Amino acid sequence: MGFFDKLKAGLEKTRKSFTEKIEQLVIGYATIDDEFLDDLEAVLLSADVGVSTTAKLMTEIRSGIKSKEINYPEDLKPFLQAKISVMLLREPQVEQDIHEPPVVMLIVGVNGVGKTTTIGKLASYYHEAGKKVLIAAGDTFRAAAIDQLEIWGQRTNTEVIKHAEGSDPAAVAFDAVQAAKARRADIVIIDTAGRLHTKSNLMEELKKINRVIAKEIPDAPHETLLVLDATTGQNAINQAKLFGDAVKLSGVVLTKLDGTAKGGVVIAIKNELNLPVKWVGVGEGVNDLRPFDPAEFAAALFADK
Ligand SMILES: Nc1nc2c(ncn2[C@@H]2O[C@H](COP(=O)(O)OP(=O)(O)O)[C@@H](O)[C@H]2O)c(=O)[nH]1
Ligand SMILES: [Mg+2]
Repeated sequence: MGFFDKLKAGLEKTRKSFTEKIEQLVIGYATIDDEFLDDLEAVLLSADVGVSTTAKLMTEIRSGIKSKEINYPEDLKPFLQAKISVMLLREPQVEQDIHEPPVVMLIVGVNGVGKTTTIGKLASYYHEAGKKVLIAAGDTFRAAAIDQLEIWGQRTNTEVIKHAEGSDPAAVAFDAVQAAKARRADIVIIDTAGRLHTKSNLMEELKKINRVIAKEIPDAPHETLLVLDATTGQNAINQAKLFGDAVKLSGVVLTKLDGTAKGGVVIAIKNELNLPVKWVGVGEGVNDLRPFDPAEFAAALFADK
């Protein structure tokens, strides 16, 4: 299966809770009236696109009705697909290539969202793009987390920078940046711990990692990617706010888009947080990560079965 097919298959439940409800609504009404619009609003709210995004879409729909872009209920689906594609469009972003290598990428997020797996996939992605990559085992909290990253290192032929379990993650980050400079690596990707029950410690730890990295390379980390698990829906939005308070996030990796009914959260992340979704994950395999393509996503969301 190609990536688009996987994305499409993965979004099937989201599509059911979203587009199919809209279709049913459209069938149930001959004309657009207030009751139709109320029902439509309820569908949008139930699809994890978020409260303020729903309000924005409803405003667009009302002006679409006024301007006669929408005349009948069946005009709604193509109208929404177009509006959602536009909403998801990313602003032009700072490209990796404009930085002097090594580009430093810090990967943050709560436990279990898919940070370590994403790092393995990113290493493979950049490797295939001809880049020299290093990965660093900054989650020193459990030995298993270090082992897990090592396995990804072996799988993707990537050198892993690691210290012993329980050591200072900032020291790992320091070594990783040093090694990246010494080995003339293009990209160094640093894993972090995500245990939230020691919330303030985690945030202090991340700040310290940032300070140590910036001492070595003043404009680094060049990317701080927050990994969010799509299956958590609106909870992902709360996590983004939490991490955004502690570190300067540059974008989101949205994992587990395979098989969730909450894929609408992509729209909420972009709209309510103004954070670009940069990568999407649709499985556990090494090739199951791709740069986020808004048009592709909207097409998969609205695809006919
Ligand atoms: N289905 C699916 N599972 C994923 C995806 N990304 C990660 N996982 C799984 O989620 C679990 C937690 O991943 P891990 O990388 O250890 O998360 P971390 O604690 O944030 O480092 C593992 O079982 C991964 O295989 C994805 O895109 N789709
Ligand atoms: Mg991990």
